[in-house]
Order: sequence, then structure tokens, then C-alpha cells
Amino acid sequence: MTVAAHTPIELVNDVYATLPERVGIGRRRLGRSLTFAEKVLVNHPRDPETGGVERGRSYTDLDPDRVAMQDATAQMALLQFMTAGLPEVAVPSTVHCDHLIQAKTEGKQDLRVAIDVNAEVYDFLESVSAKYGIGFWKPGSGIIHQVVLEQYAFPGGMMIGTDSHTPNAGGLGMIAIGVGGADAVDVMTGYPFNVRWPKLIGVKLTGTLSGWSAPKDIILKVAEILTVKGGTGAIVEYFGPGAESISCTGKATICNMGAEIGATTSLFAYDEAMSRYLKSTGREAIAEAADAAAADLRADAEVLADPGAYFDEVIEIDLSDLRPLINGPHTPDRARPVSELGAEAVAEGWPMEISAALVGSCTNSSYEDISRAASIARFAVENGLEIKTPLLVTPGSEQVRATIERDGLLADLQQLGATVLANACGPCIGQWSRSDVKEGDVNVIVNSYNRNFPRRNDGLASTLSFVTSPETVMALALAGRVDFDPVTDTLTNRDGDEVRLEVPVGEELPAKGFTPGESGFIAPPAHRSDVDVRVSPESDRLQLLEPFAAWNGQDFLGLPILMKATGKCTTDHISAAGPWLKYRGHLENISGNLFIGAVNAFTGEVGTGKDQLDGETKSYPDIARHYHEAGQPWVAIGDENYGEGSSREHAAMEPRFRGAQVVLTRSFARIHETNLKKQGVLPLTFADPATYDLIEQDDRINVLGLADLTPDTPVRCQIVKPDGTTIDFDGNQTMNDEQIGWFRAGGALNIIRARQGV
Ligand code: MIC
Ligand code: SF4
Repeated sequence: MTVAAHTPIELVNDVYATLPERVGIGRRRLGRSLTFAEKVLVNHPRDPETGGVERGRSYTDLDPDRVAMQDATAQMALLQFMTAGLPEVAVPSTVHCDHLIQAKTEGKQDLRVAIDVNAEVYDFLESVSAKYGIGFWKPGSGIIHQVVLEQYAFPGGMMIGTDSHTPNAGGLGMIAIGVGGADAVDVMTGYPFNVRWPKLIGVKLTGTLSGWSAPKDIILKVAEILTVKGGTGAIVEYFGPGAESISCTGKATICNMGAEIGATTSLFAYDEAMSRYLKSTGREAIAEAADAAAADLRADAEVLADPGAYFDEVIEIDLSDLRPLINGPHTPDRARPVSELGAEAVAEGWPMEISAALVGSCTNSSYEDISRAASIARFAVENGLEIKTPLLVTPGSEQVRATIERDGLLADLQQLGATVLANACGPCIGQWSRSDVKEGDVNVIVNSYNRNFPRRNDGLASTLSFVTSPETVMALALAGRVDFDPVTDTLTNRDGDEVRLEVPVGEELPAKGFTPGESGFIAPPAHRSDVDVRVSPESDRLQLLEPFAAWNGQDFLGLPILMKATGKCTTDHISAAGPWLKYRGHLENISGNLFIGAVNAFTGEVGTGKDQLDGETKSYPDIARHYHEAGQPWVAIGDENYGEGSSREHAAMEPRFRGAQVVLTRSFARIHETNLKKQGVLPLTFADPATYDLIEQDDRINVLGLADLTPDTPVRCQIVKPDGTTIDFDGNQTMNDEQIGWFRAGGALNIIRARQGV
């Protein structure tokens, strides 16, 4: 298999060749017309006649067309793939180096430093990609989701990616699902991707955006309506006349942030905007093929006429009424109109001044986004306005960077004083070396990113992060304060005049087409058997994996509670990013961050708890290491939507490595629950959520009847109080037969290894 810098037209044609027939089968099996998401799904099962199609219930085996991985998750994914004993990947796959570049000075300099500091990891990823036939995108080539949108996504395709924002490709009509590395290993080894057939949420868009409102405001509104767990187990399908008024990259922004509501993925049907984007990015042949297949690249007319009969839930948003929104702090679903932020800041005691404004991330770094931001910069310079806070801009890809440089948009931003960072994640994932504030300094930042959990951007819990559109970030950077509404308020310029900002204008696509910039793609060599993959045993950044032990057939008795979290416990709380990203290829070292952000439900402290073996208060990673060394298995307890956010499987592998056998919560985020299952940890939810409150620090937990585990049946559990009294309760589990097999084998990888005879 050849892996190129773009999806070959042959692959697209193969997908379209089966589409009409499979859509017919889908209609017959479901006995009705289909939504667009359903058409893509029914075109990708391993067996179209027998795979389950019962929403929210049956599991089905799918065959994605592609796999994409970013550097921070690819390390663990490929370390696992290496143990499976295959000569090459079974599906076209790519690795993208974007997360490990720290923002400190400016793009070029920061990139040079990153290439030096991360040399060992980049060498590993490049050599392992070469060895197994994977396409490799060098650091500097861009953020995975922008590169995928520009090169690999296509309408009606299906892909998985080891990053939660993989659904960005839904902006180009693809079912793109964020997964943990172990899921990617399944697909790369030729096994299907097994998921529960999703529920469907329809979002009908009417009207058109105008003024300061942007595509970002649509998803900020959807997040407000559905909350951070409202999309769990569902695909969000956008449709309606308003959908067609949004550019392809604007659609991608909306789909990208569907991760923030827990959705399996989000997507739009194929339309003119997508065709324009495909052509502008050099993929005329794909646009033509999509035009020919167009009837099956959108929902059936009956669905559009009566969506309530086809979707589990329908939300309607009139874009003409949508006002600019800003969400945060600490959670992406806390929304209010920009015009109301000032009053809320007074009520909450948040600072009025903004300490930094940031435009970019995989969510909002397209040509259109930057051109709208640059139009504000031009207006500001022409009218004697200045930024009142540092402004940092990250282009989404080298192609976007080179094009905005050629078109003078970078110069517009720089003239206003913006610092242009590398084409990478940077401050979106804590890769931000910031010296102007320190821990404890309560400060406000505004950005066009997607997540705003505590410590997310600069590692400081005292930073309050607000998420909004790039144009609103620009306006707030010029005001330097949160109590500014660009629609109604004015700014004072250098001459003392009051100036009202003009409504931003953007260009959907560059009039002169895109220029690719410096090529960042390395194709795998044709002869790969002699490629050497280097992992030094002395390395503190990479470590070969040892298989986890299989289940010993016994019930779990007397498990101490290593950690009981209260409130939000995202993957950032479980396995922090920022400085810890450097250990993403070394399971033992990264386990030093286990639960350091979790809020202890017994004490309210962050990152510390009681070691039940010696009674001392310690950091969670120290307790976990102690239990591990003492051979003491344990349980972790979580609240609602435990494991929200990232796809990083480290948040499941670290507990597993340190001896977690069960994680008991009020509810789980989808990717994290699967990651736990994949690694052989039992994820259970309290059948009665009130049971959570009965668990005290010195209690132990019994998990019984494990030999009789059967799909979807509750597991009998007990709280054992220090005086020996017990409280019985049920733990619900959502495993099918295959997943119960993973539990018994000590993780899914052990099954793959056994099948391969390794
Ligand atoms: C994120 O946005 O949280 C990340 C960093 O991209 C993660 C992946 C990771 O932790 O490496 C994600 O979204 O899955
Ligand atoms: Fe990178 Fe941020 Fe996008 Fe995650 S959300 S892929 S860290 S830019």
C-alpha cells in the first residue's frame, strides 16, 4: 500500500462505488429513509447485512478508510502496534507532529528548539512510520486536523484518529471519530473498529450569519444547549438552509468542537462550499467524484422534510438571531453573549483586564478565520488603535501560513503587534512558556480554541480561559478588557477619538489559490524490512511496552480507594499535558502525573490523598507507585462524565500500569470508557448515583461474580466499611462479549498478539 500526501482518487472512487448499493441495503434493513450520517455508516460495516443497526444498543464492526495520529498519542499507539508483530499497517495511516512544539518566542525559533529538544521522539516516530508504511508529517507542517482537512478528508469517507478533535473532518462530510491508540491499533492491524451504533442528534440551521457572529458561535450555542455530556453516544448531523451558507472550514470548526459535548462525531452533508474547498486545495478529481455521488452524500428528502421522525433529538438554530458568544471559564459549555461578559465578571469577581489573547488551534485557524482577524487588524492600524494585551496567532498548517504570508495577512497581524507562533497546538495544550503571570495570579485569557479546563493553556490553575471566535478575540485584544462589546461599544484611539470597529470581512478561500509552503510530508520507503526503529533502554522519553497480565479469574476483594474525585475529572485532571507531554512514550515516567489535577472528594485538596497502606497523605502518583510496588490492586471513583476531553489513552494506561482494576463513576465520557476497557480495566457506573456519596476514605470495595460477566448486566459490588459492615450496590457495565474478552485477557492488545501468534 502506498501512503501519499493526500487521499488518492482511487480510494475515494472505491468508497463511492459501493455507496448506492449499501444505501439501498440500509434503507431495506431499517425500513425507512436515511440521514446522511446513516448513509456513511451503512457504507462502512464489515458485513452490511448482519452488523447491528440498533441505535444506542447494538455494536457493529466498521472498516474506516484511514487512520490519523498526532505525535503525543502516536507514540503509545505505535509502541502498541509494534508488539502485534505485523510487517505493515493494513489501512492508510499518517502521523502528524504538532503537539510537542512549545510556544515561547515566535514560530521559527520555537520550531528549531522543538526539533532539537524532541529529536529522540521525532526520530522514533519517523523511523516507526517508515518501518510500518505510515505517512509522516514533520514538525512545522501543521496541526493534524487542519492537515487532514486539506489533504485527506473527503465527503462520505470514514476515518478514526487518535485525537478527540478528529471530527473536524466532518466539515468536509466525513465521519471522523476520535479514539484511543488501542482502537487505532485494531484498525491498523486489519481488525474492524467496533462501536455501538450511534444515536442521532439533528441540528437544523436556518437564516444566515451576519455581523460579528461566526461559525464558532453556532457550536458555542450547541454546547450551551446540550452541555458537555449531551452528545454522548450520538452523531450530530447539521442540515437545513443555514448549513449551506457556511464555508467548509467554518463547518469544520463546528464539527471540531462537537468533541466538547461528548459527541461521537459531527458532520455536514456534501454541498457547494465543500466542492469549492476541495477544488481550492487541489482536489478537483475528488470534487467531481463527489458531485457524481451527491445524491447519497446528503440525507434523503423525507428526512429533511420531517427531521423529528428520523433523529432522536432535533435542535433548531436561526443563524440570523445568533449573537456572538463567549464560553468559560473551566468548561466549554458555560456560555453567554459577549455583551454580558462584563457584568458577569463583576458579579463573579473576575479580573476585567485580559492578560493574553490567542487566535488559532485546530478549531479556528483556517484561511477564512485569519482573513477575518486580519481585516480587524488592518482597520485597527488604519484608525490608530492598538492592542492592549499580547496577541498570539497560530496558523493551522504550513499551507495556511504560507498562503496568509503571501497574501499580506500575516503582515497585517504583525503590524498590530501579533506574535506568530509555529503551525502547531502550542498554548492550546499547555505548550506555552509564559513568564508574565505565575500560579495564584488570577488572570483572564481569551482564545479561539476549544477547551478551557483549568491549567489547560499555561499550566496555571489561576488562569481563567474563555473560548470565543477569532474575530471576538481580536476585538477583545484591542479593548484589553472583558467588558467590551464590539457591536455597540467604541474604543479610544491614539488621537483620543472614539472609534467603532467595522464588522470583520473574510475571504472564504484565497483568490489566488493556496500555496503549499515548505513540504512537510515524508512517504514511507518502498523497502522497509531493514528500517531500524530505535528505542534506547536508557531513554526517559520512550519505553517499550510489556503486556499487562491477564485477569486471574478471581473476584476483586478489599480494593482500597486510591482516589475519589469530586466534580469535573477530565483527562487533563487524570493525565496532565503541558510539561508531561514529553513522557507520552514512556508509560512509567508519565505515570508520575497520575490524577495530579483530580479534586479529592474527601478533603477538597487537588492531587493528594491518603495512602491506605501507611496512613500518610501523599500525592496520588506516589500512592499509586506505592500500591504498585506492594502488589496492592485498587479502585478509583469518579463523578459525572469522568474522563471528559482528550482521547489520550495514558489516562487509562497509567491507572492500569499502577494496578487499577476498576474505575467506578456516576458516568463516563465515551472515548475514556473505551480506553479503560481496551486496557483491561473494568469501567462501572453506579446503578444508583447516590451510592457515590456513601463511599468514605477508609472504605474498601468488593467486586463480585466476575466469572459470570455477561453483556450489559450489572455487577454486584460492596462497600466494606472499616468495621466490616457492608453496603451492597450494583455497578452497571456496557461491555459486549468481545469487550468482556478484553477484560479477561488483560487488555485488547493481548488478544491481537495471541491472534498474530506473538
Ligand atoms: C486535546 O486537545 O486535549 C489533545 C491534546 O489534542 C488531546 C490529545 C492528547 O492528549 O494527546 C485530544 O483532544 O484527544
Ligand atoms: Fe492541538 Fe488544541 Fe487541537 Fe488538541 S484541541 S489537537 S491540543 S490544537
